[in-house]
Amino acid sequence: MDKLIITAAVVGAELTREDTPYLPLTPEEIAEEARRSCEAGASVVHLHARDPEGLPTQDPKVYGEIIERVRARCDAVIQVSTGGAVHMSAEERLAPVSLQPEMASLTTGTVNFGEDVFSNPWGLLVRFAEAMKAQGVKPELEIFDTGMVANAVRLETMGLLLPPLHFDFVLGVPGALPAGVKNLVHLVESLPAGSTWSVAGIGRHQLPMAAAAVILGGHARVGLEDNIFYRKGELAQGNGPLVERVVRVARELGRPVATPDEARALLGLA
Ligand code: KMH
Ligand code: ZN
Repeated sequence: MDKLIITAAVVGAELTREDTPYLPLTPEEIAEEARRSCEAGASVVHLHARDPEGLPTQDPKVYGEIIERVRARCDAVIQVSTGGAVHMSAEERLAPVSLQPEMASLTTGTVNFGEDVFSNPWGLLVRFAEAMKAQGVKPELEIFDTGMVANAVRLETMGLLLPPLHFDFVLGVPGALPAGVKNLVHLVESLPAGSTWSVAGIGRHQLPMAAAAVILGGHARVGLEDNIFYRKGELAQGNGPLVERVVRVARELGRPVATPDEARALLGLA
């Protein structure tokens, strides 16, 4: 089995300090959380940006400030979000790809996202995939529902996505595919040969899905973006403890954890 790549999704676009006081908001705070996550064993950081009021922004200037601070602290693979926040335009969402990070997320379909609709029509997928290919940015294909895998394969058939593809199954979002081992295995079995995959369980599903990934030979995404609780009724005191716990689970199950450079090799990054 490949070594385990742990991705830390440290802030996301939706949470506020009312949800948890441990949420990083400024570039400095986000970079510090990325450092703690890398120290704990994460080899990829999935980044969102916030404006001075703490609201989500896709401003490349803010992402640039965050990335500069993260790079000064750890060698993790930097992955920016093109999901941004549901109310944002395609233009806004795509903007941080211009910074040519190693990776960027690309959600390959529209899905109900709680009370909202996370809109990713076909034209947006083509535009985003073209832009990432042109900028040499490797997409992480965010899969919230099974049809999104087929959309990704169609983009690859068109030459807009280059194999091997890397997928992240986001399971347990209210309105999208429920988390569970059966759904996870179904998604894994639907992937093109040679693909790599990670799973991001939402809320209470984060730990069990990460443990399933450890056993199945996939990779795991943890962090405050997807889950603010360490256990029922107890807030996680930042991203570090969530990463440390998956490292312990992997160790107990005999699955070594990848370094950032080992993650780069596994993901086909230069
Ligand atoms: N914030 C969600 C609407 C991604 O980063 O690409 C989309 C999201 C996925 O967070
Ligand atoms: Zn995200």
